[in-house]
Amino acid sequence: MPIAWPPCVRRACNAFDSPFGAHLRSRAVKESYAQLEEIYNRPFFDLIAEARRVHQSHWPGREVQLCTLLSIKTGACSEDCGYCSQSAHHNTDLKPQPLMTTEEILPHARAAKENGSTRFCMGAAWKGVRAGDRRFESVLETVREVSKLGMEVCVTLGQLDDDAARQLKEAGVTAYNHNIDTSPEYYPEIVSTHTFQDRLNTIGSVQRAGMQVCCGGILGMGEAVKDRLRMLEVLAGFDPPPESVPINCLVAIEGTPLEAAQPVDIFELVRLIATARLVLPVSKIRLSAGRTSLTKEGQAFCLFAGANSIFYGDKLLTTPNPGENEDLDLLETLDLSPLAPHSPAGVPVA
Ligand code: SAM
Ligand code: DTB
Ligand code: SF4
Repeated sequence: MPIAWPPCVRRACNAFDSPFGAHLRSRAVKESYAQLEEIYNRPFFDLIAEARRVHQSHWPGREVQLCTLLSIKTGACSEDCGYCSQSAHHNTDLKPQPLMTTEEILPHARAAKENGSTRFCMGAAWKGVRAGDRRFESVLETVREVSKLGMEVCVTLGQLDDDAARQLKEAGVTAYNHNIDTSPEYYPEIVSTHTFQDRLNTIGSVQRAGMQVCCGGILGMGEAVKDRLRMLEVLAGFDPPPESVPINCLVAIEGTPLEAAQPVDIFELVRLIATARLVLPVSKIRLSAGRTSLTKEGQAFCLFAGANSIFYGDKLLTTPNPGENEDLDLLETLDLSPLAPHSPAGVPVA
């Protein structure tokens, strides 16, 4: 599928500082994909040792960023994303909730800060937002208030245009989460109400507005390894690379088309994280949804191979996440510590 890259999403044609930026020429696409495949298929211990080496050179500390999520508008979404509990197209048990007010949201943000999160991420189950809309104005007001707390402020509201993106940036949003979720080729198998290209267009607006891009995907939706690597190829082609890359394992939800999907093999997850670390050395890699199905040892492997952030708190948007004490115990066992607010360790060594 040809991708019409918005100019600032793609790397400039002559930017060959990384083999993964070279996908604009069809021959280079094959070469860079082939290199990703070569990396992914290295002997397991060679792969994770190399990923660890690269990780330590860019992220020399032992910090893991804790981020708290809050669903500020839940369910009844017009989109048909096959994995999602919040789509109105599926028959899930989820009870829709209207947009929370600023007053309702602020205590959650304050609690997140007190508990040690340095990033507060608000998610809304919308196809997208438009400047001028009453509900969008309310989100802007919330962002203005939350940003006074001094945490990174991330929102994920669906599609944006340049105008809406600019207003979010002005209100104090530091990062916008908008995942590509899988390869361009597999995306239409998962979603029919918008396209992969729509996702890239929104990411272009986010970049032009000067917000950081948080963009990643989901493993375990029936995709092939090739789709996972194509997804990384696209992410590694962003210019600049995404500030953060969430890697979610599908939480299979009853009533969605993917309810019977098989769990992701832990070694495939670790390989993918290690490969992501090698091709996206300065991005924060967030070990995201699905951690309740991973063992402590499995998570430790992911953190060794390059993950340096987790969602913290016992709920993601609508699904469970490990408890806070469980996560703090795990970090302590591994001699890791939560990233402190405004710590230089939160910025990669170039
Ligand atoms: N509506 C917005 C959008 O689509 O970007 C924001 C919310 S959406 C829930 C954010 C991301 O959560 C999705 O792109 C997907 O990567 C992840 N996600 C949603 N449901 C999931 C599930 N059941 N398992 C794993 N990840 C999931
Ligand atoms: C992301 O990639 N994962 C987070 C965040 N970005 C918004 C959301 C995970 C949601 C998991 C399913 C749920 O809780 O509804
Ligand atoms: Fe809606 Fe986002 Fe869920 Fe898709 S992933 S159904 S756009 S909330």
